[in-house]
Amino acid sequence: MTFTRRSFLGVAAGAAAVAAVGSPIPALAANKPLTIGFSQVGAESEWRTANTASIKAAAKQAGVNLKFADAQQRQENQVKAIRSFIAQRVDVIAFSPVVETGWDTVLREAKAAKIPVILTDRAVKVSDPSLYVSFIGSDFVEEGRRAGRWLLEYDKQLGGKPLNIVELQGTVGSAPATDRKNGFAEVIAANPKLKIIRSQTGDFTRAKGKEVMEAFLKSEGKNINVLYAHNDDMAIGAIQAIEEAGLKPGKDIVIVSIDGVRGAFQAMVQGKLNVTVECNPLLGPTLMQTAQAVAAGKPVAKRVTIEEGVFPADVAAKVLPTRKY
Ligand code: GYE
Repeated sequence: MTFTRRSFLGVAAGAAAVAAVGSPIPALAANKPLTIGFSQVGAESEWRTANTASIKAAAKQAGVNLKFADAQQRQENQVKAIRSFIAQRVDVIAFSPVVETGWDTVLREAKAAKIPVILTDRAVKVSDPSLYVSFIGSDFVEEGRRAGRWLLEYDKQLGGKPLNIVELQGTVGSAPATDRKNGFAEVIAANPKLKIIRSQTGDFTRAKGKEVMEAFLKSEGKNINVLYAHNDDMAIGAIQAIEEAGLKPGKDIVIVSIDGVRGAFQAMVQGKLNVTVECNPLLGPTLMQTAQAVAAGKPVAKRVTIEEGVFPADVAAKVLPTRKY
């Protein structure tokens, strides 16, 4: 299979505030430095590393006292971290929830302690939306749709060939895995020749992406035309598996992934990855601004989304030097 040239859809990456204002929280005493307790998902991907670096740098720049806890991809660790932030009486709690459900109890405890909660990156499903003041993060359904639209267009260029797709899902129960799966499925449903033949989680890591791709190759072999990976790290792991199986990633198997990290751009420059849909991890400055506003008793947007682009392989060499993560 040859790579289809496609124009690049946009680069803009910045935060854009969207509608709906949350309830104001009592103001913090002026001139006392703000303390934020932040519970991070883990260190599972290049995206996450960039996200952590952005939050730490922005806290430093804003003079915020940041208490940072790494949950190693486990919800119980996040619940523990949040309880410890409540016990320490931090001014604001922020976290990137590993999964969507199971947060009601601990968030009610934060609310009872009058500590505002800001969600970053991943969303939660809670019965009471007043359990958090703001959610700052990307539209993952739209990212999945963008990946699907690229593939529809690619298939059009091939003259509408049937394509067998294998899918590497992110962490089970996480917002990006669920949303990216749904957005992609919704779009490719327009073309019945595009079929997902296998779909399994690779937990957003390179190691698992490689392992699961090996299993896909073992059972499906040359039946696989396309890999859709919910993040670049799993795609990069899978590239290794494809090469070890004696096939050419990006050619024998077309690869579509999400994040737009440097490693993906390098893979595209080498012709091993066909496209990456951008997901911007640089949420630190927006988080600090939002936390400061909340602590000052100012109303904040309930939902802050991030503008992102799509980068096909033919723009990779030109764009790579400008990438910030
Ligand atoms: O795409 C993936 C990471 O939640 C958007 O988590 C984030 C995702 C990101 O591990 O690489």
